[in-house]
Amino acid sequence: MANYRGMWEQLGMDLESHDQLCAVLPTAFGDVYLSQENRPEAMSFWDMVVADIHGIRPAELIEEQKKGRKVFGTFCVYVPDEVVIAADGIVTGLCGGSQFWVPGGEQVLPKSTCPLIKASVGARLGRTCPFFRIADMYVGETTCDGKKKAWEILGKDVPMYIMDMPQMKREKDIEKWYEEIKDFAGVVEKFTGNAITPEKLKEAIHIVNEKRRALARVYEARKADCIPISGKDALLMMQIAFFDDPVRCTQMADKLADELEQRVKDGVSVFPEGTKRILVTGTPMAIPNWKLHHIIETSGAAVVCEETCTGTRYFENYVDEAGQTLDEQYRAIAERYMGINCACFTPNTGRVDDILRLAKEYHVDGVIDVNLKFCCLYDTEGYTVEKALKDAGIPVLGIETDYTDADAEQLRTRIEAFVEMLG
Ligand code: BJ8
Repeated sequence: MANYRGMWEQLGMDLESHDQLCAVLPTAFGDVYLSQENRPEAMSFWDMVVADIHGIRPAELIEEQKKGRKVFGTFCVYVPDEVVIAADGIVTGLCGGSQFWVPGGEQVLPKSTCPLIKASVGARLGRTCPFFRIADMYVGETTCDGKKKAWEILGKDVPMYIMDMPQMKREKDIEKWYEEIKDFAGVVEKFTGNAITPEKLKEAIHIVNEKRRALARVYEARKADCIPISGKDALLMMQIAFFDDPVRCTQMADKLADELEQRVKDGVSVFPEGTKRILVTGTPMAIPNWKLHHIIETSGAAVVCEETCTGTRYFENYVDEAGQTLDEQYRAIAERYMGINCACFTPNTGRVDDILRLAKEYHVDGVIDVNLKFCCLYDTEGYTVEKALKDAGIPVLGIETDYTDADAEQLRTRIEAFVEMLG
């Protein structure tokens, strides 16, 4: 393993605290991931990335910055990567998924803020995440109230641009989102010093569509009766997709999909026959939040699909590649992104439709609706989601949790009882 200490020092990181973070990750990863049997061989790529998660990719980003490229840190799947890539910029996800960062966030945010936001702010202010140090500009959005206020705090520390999200999906809202994307493109052009041309945007749209197609192939294989990959492994691939170079991400996901498709043909499953199939829906799971998947998959069930932003919401639907002018292309981007169904919209009936559709496509036995503590949006929408599932005769379990292990045993008891009830 290379030594990245000098790099972290140059990034102005708090090395002592960072050492504490690095000390816990390998054990956590070993317990959750390496204890699994018969994992797809292609997962070795993601194991390698995790082993050096604060080294390999950050070093690559710094190399690209030396060539003059800019890195944009994002927190939401509504921010269109295509626009950044078209200006030769690089996108990296920044959402925090570790309890390690939460206390730092609580120093400036109310405790009753969702852990994803607290961890993200804590990672920046505590100087213990290289990605937060490297990003030249942060791109926020007006999705939930907690994030909106957190941007004001982060914006004092780093250049921050905020995209104004519509709250509804009427024609005029899509038009507004198209205008917002055009404004964002102007900011990106200015910040990178590179003009976005129709040719460059066409290429960027294709790159991101290809990534979506490859991720979707992995998910497609999970629909099979024999389950070729654990939910934990699929989640890991998705989490790292937010950080990786998009072209490499496509190659690796395609390689994994090849192996999974072969496994399906050969009837190779990572779970015993008859294992109950679970769809997880709700709030995103940023790396290294593997808590719920681990509990489910060590309680006699398998996660076969995630209707989350670290799941299907990230890759479903493509940007139409037919547009020839920037105007047509920005419109196509606006249309595709407005097809994502996040609880920050009202009404959000599309999400219920998605969940019912996915439950069928992935032949699930039950749904677990997970909410990150203090996420009012998904918590409230849980009522509608759970009612729709019950009406459709699909068993559902609602869960609220955070990044700590304090409730792990209680969750295990509830999930085991749910799985048993599935028959
Ligand atoms: S499109 S889910 S990535 S906003 S969990 S921070 S909503 S209080 S992350 Fe999200 Fe975009 Fe929506 Fe997806 Fe707020 Fe809720 Fe926390 Fe959340």
